[in-house]
Amino acid sequence: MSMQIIGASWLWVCDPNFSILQNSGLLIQEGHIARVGDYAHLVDSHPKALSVFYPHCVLLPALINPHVHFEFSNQQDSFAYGSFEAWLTSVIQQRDRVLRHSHKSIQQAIAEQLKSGVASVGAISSYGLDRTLLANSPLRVVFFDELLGGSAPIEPALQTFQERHALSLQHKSPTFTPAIAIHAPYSVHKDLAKKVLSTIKSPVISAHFLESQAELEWLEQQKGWFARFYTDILGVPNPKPLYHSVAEFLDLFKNQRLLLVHGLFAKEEHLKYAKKTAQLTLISCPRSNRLLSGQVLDPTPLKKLGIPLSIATDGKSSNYNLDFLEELRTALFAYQAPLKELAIQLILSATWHAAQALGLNNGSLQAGKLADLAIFSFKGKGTPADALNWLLHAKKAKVVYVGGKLVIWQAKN
Ligand code: MCF
Ligand code: FE
Repeated sequence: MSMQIIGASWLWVCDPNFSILQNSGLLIQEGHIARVGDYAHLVDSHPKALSVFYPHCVLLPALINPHVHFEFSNQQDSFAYGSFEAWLTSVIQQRDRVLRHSHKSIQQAIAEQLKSGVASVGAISSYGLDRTLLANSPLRVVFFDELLGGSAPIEPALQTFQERHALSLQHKSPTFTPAIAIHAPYSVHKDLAKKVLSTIKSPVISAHFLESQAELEWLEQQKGWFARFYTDILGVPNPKPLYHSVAEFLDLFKNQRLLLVHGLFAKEEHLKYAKKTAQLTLISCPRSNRLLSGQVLDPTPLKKLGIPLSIATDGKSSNYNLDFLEELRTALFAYQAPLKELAIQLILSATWHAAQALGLNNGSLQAGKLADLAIFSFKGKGTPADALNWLLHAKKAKVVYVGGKLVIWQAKN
């Protein structure tokens, strides 16, 4: 049984206390962390283990980007920014062209994750174009087949979805977990969502939720831009919202592990109801939100309600790159919260909380967890201010391990 010891000047455990250990290491066995402790002591007590120490470095759990649309990695200037309404219209008009020849850009997007120190992703797949690339990649993937289809009869959309999901199940492995995403309240018929969620078991569910003012207005007052969207763009006469209320949409997810993505226009009552209904994490994509809806999330109500928050890049459909470190920095600068504490919370959101959100056994350096690790060059002082200093300057991981295995990726931009 092969054993290895990996150590560094600093270990960030990424437990809720943000424990920092100096000159420490991990004993790794069968892809999992078996012990955490003083590096020299671990080496002495396991003389047969291969060992490596990274001086002037921080070793932390590999980062987790819980919401990415890899299929749109080719998008650069085809979609309109500055208003959600203009963006959605442009997606409908341009997506076929954007999705074509996406293979190479998806591979670059995968490399970009590893370069940022990300080893786990929540991948939203609308068409299945990214499935085999992700399944064959070094990443640990929760692969969300995304359900889309707002019109009756539901059977054609149901069948397409079932076929895609069946293909995903064929790739199921310790590094590839098939799951379900419900696109959004404005694009998935209630009966279709119910049928899929009641017939297919998913370890976790993801849904875009209250990303725009227009979506809120449509769901709560049955008026506004979406009425025109259905009539003029989708050709639906006399459109009605697909759900009677926000609560009715949330009822789809009773007692499930749920990622609600964006929630930018969610009111406190919606968040409260979602928290009561499901095992909830809110996923916020600050650069995507700024580009599409003009603003970023106020994290204050989440903190007040005790709802865990994670950060994600979204896809290049609504971002200019998929650099997860840059996304975290954007959150650091944009969110109204005390600076040093926010830096710590953002690192925990990208490790501890994101692992809980996706149901992955990684995201902290504790015995029993998967050895998914990232190592960054970093001087450090061993104080809580290290989190802020690292977050300001971290550009690329030196090394990433997935399940104890060193990952090599093309070091392209
Ligand atoms: O998260 C962003 C913005 N909100 C909604 N959808 C998407 C985002 N990025 C990509 N999308 C995709 C979605 O998966 O755009 C399409 C779907 O395929 C919109 S509905 C035709
Ligand atoms: Fe998204």
